[in-house]
Amino acid sequence: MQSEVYLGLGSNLGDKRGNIQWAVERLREISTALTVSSMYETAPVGVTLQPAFVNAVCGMWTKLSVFELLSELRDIQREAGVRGPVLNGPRMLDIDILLYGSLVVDVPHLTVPHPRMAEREFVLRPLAEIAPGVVHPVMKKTAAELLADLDRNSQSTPPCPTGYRPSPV
Ligand code: PH2
Ligand code: MG
Repeated sequence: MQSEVYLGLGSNLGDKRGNIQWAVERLREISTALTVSSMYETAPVGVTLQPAFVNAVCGMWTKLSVFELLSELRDIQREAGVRGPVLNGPRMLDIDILLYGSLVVDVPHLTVPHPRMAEREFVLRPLAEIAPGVVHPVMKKTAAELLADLDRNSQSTPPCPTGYRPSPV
């Protein structure tokens, strides 16, 4: 049996696009079919004082179980090289399991669907590019709907607190 899997890829050290491209070639070895989104240059989210990222999303069919897949992804990330000392800080390559079919898993070291995917434009935009109709099994919304929700919410957020006026210097 095979599963349809979506992975989020990111790099913000070294040859960022080259690192993603290299990862995609490695992922071909563990998949029977693979689609990759465009690469997006994105501002860092969370720890903001770090280099910009290149992000992409890869959709693939694989015979691996979710735990076998996690183990392969760890090997690929380790091979790609250094991960800095800061949690969520700069790295050559980060690969996250976003969706594994309609599977829902929550155990130490593995939560699927990825717990922050619905808030992250750098995930949803490339995901909606290659799979607008794929459904988040917990939120019961498609990637396109989640992206539209995010776009709506960010538009309704005022750029500065209500009533704020720059004071004269
Ligand atoms: N990954 C993080 C934290 N912040 N920001 C962007 N733009 N792209 C990422 O891939 C990213 C991030 C933790 O994995
Ligand atoms: Mg990540």
